[in-house]
Amino acid sequence: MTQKYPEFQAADMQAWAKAAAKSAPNGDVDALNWLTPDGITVKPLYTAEDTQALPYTNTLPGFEPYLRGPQATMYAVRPWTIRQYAGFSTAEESNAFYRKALAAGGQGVSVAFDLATHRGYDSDHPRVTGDVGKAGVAIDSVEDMKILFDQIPLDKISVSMTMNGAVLPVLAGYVVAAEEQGVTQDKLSGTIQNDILKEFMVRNTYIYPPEPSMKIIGDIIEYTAKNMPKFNSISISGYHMQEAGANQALELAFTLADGKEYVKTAIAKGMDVDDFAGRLSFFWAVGMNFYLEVAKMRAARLLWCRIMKGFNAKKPKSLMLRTHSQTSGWSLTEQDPYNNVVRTTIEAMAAVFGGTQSLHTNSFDEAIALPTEFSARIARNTQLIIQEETHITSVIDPWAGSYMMEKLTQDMADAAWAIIEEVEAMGGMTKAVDSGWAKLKIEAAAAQKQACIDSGKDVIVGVNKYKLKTEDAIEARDIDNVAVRDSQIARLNDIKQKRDPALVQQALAALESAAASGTGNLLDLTIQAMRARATVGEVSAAMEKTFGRHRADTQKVTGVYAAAYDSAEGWDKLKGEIADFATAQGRRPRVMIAKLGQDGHDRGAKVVSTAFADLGYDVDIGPLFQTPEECARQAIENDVHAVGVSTLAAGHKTLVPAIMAELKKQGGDDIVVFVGGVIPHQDYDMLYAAGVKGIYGPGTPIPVSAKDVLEQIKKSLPA
Ligand code: MLC
Ligand code: 5AD
Repeated sequence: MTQKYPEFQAADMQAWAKAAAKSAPNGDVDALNWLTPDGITVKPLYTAEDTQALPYTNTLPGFEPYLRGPQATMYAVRPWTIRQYAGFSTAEESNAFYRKALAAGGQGVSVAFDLATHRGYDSDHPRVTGDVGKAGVAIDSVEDMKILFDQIPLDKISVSMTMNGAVLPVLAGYVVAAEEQGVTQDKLSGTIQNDILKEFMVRNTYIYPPEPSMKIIGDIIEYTAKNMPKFNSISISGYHMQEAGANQALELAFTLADGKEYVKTAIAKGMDVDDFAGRLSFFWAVGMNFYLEVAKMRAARLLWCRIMKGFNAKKPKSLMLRTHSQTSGWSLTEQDPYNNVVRTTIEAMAAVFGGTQSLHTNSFDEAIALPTEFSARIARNTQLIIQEETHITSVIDPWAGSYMMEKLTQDMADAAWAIIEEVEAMGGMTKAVDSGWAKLKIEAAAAQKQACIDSGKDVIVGVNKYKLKTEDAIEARDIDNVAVRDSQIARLNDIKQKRDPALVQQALAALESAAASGTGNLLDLTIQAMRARATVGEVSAAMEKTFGRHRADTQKVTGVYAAAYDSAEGWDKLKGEIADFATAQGRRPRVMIAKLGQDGHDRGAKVVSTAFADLGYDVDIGPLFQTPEECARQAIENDVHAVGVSTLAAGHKTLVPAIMAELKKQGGDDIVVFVGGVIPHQDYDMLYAAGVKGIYGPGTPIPVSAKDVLEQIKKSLPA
């Protein structure tokens, strides 16, 4: 290398190694390497040597393999869309929230639906009493959709809808609401999540089994390619995989492998790849692993371009990966919650350096409740500040050329590619999901991560280090789901009175027979049914007659938590106490970990089950979506000592008193009930008053809750 300044020494790696050894622990420079959960070794120093052999370092944005971004000018011309995911309570309330957010700097709309809607139930269905309006907005029909988008011009504002289960009635409802707003289908821009494979793995808001679910996706891709050219037909999501515990390479690999599966599905319908591939989009989680996240997003574009070449795609738009990103909800803490503003800022910077097209930044009250106006404002402003104050947007892909980032991008691509090949060898992602393999891989990663946190190996400020003595209360949004449900039921009854019943019946019958025969486009037929004022629940039920409802089996991993939790002292003592209990009682303490209502977030339930089992508990995992009555019956039949309700979707105020009442009614009031998950402190008193014996919020080390439950069980035994 020529030296412009001959007066300075030339770089000498050997000399560096010697100097570094002087300060490295025990003189071992290799000990400074960081082995990531993905199995990638990150070194303390990168040099030109690391990039010399890489196949892709000198590429340009807007050109294949699109590693540096899908657009030639990227943020220099148009920054990413500030698209904050939101929705709660009624369509009226959510609409007011969106309009305020748009006026204050939001640039796109992103709808969060409640879990009743996700799972294809109208608000009056008995299975959803705890869920209506809670984790998102309640939508039962076109009338709700029209209110949701009132005064939001759907030909100008792009709308994302996170919907996978009830994807047909929701997308159809939006199309009809737009139509009645005077906006034709060809003008609609936005995205429907429509990514069912990851639902079977992690998010759990499926309705039908995999095969008919894939048929629905094929129909949506076909219909939108023909009629809605500006609308992204799918948002292939890794986000939820990382939230459920996956490391970056796993998230990347499984998501791209899901993408391949959707491409194959559409091609199998007879479509030309270039007719639809330009409207496939992606969605990443961006967590605290800063370098790896940037590398992941760059690697993703490289790999997708390779994959699409494999499908013989020709158009540039088919080859470029465009993505939404969201900062990680899981990385945020209930403890010292203003720290979350800082975490989110760091994660947002990684998403931006990774070249995202659209971004959601989480609110700091994430681990407590849905965002308030205040927390939502800070979250939005985090992005506005990056866009408008920092000049970060002036330079395209600024990490390019960094020895470290280029090497890490390639390492990440290689790690993910190896997993993709493993999936291919199994016959593709549908098979890998069906067999339960993919889900278990993610759950094992989650259990390992939790053990690293509980044992203090991984630091979380304010949770397992630098803890506050007392936490200040913060304001939390509360939703009166009973009132929302009542108003939804009133509107449902009104619609049912005013509509033409013959027309509705005819449209539903057409849908039902198309589902049975496999002919006709299901989205086309659903649009007709929604136009006639069929409800989300009716449309879903019409197809359920043929397709059935999917039931997942509940496997759990074993040994993973114990293996990673190696601060043995307290662990062995607790194991001993549990063993003593078993000796004294003639059986091990038995707990049932339950999920009630439509809340499908089961990371916590799975991790707790694994860890409790590793400690010596007998653990039953209840199926997802139980009613309190079903849960009580199972608990009593299995003669458990305790039921642990895992709740992350805010249904606890309705569902926990209901399970207590059912246990009592069915003769199981000796069973100890404890609750874990996202529960605002303001609700603790009412839960204790209802008879709950323990509440374990986010950040509770599992050995602590496991010990507490044991003590409560002992107390509950007859003397
Ligand atoms: C952009 N454009 C440019 C440009 N930058 N043109 C010239 N020069 C530049 N520098 C053009 C684009 O080509 C495009 O036009 C238009 O501007 C808009 O830009 P975009 O980059 O496509 O952005 P956007 O419209 O926001 O779309 C982003 C997206 C989309 C493709 C990723 O799919 C999207 O918005 N996804 C959001 C998904 C989401 O919010 N999900 C929430 C999940 S929450 P054209 O004509 O080319 O289109 C969740 C949580 C849970 O899941 O579990 O509940
Ligand atoms: N409003 C705002 N954000 C939401 N999230 C989920 N539901 C909502 C909602 N109704 C966010 C949270 C969560 C992630 C999946 O999406 O950050 O962790």
